[in-house]
Amino acid sequence: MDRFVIKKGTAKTSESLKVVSQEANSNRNRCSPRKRGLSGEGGTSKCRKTSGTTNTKVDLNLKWRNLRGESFNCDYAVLYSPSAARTLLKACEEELIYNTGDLAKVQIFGQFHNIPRKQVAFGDPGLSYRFSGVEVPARPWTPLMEGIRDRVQEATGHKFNFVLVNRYKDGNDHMGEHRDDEKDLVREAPIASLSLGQKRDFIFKHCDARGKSAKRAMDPVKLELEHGSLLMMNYPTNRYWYHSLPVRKKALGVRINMTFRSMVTSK
Ligand SMILES: O=C(O)CCC(=O)C(=O)O
Repeated sequence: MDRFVIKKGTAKTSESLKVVSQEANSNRNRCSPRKRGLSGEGGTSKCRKTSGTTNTKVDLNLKWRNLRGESFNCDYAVLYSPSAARTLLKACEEELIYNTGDLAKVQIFGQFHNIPRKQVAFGDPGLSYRFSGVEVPARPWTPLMEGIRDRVQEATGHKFNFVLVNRYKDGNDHMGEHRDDEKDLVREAPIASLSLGQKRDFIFKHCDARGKSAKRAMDPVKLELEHGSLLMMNYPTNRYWYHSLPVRKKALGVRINMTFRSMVTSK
């Protein structure tokens, strides 16, 4: 497997997680060819048709790999070629302005700490995301973020009304173990995670297999998220598996990650 690296662990259960299918060019609801947009690969769809949390899926000629295990269901594909991803990363570096002050903190055991990375969110009017004791409001979609969102929607057939952007300046910046299971998220909707820049390890741990008081021996699932890749975390992965982006001292480059989400709206 050249693009989807699963690092093996040692627990006896490791063989229970495997890539069970490789889907090439599998697309329902195919649309007619459309104008190429940002970076030659994004842009606004001419056939965008949405309802609820589903979106028309477009044939982008992607090779999806599905990884399945106990309560674990993820899909992975390279969404942007290296050069298109480089162009996007550059545009993000030029345009994105990250949150500061209280919006750049999290609350852990009642204490506020600066997050070890930079963060900003975009989304539909009025949306905000509450997690780790903070509330991050969505800024209005910009043409750059809309172009990326539309491509993610077309590639996945899902509609997303919010994106959390995290910027890791190098391998010292990181994200701790957590689940994205907040009530504000539509319960069974997937989360689409786009990675640009420095390749980093991404680690899943089952909730029963964490820490010293773990109830079971289960290997973590370790993925390498590559420049331009899209990881779909499908239901119920986020109910049972924690994920993290650990420190990697040898990772020198900038990485930007965007997690596209479906937030509950009052309508
Ligand atoms: O940067 C990453 O890949 C992790 C992002 C993440 O876990 C999150 O936004 O919840």
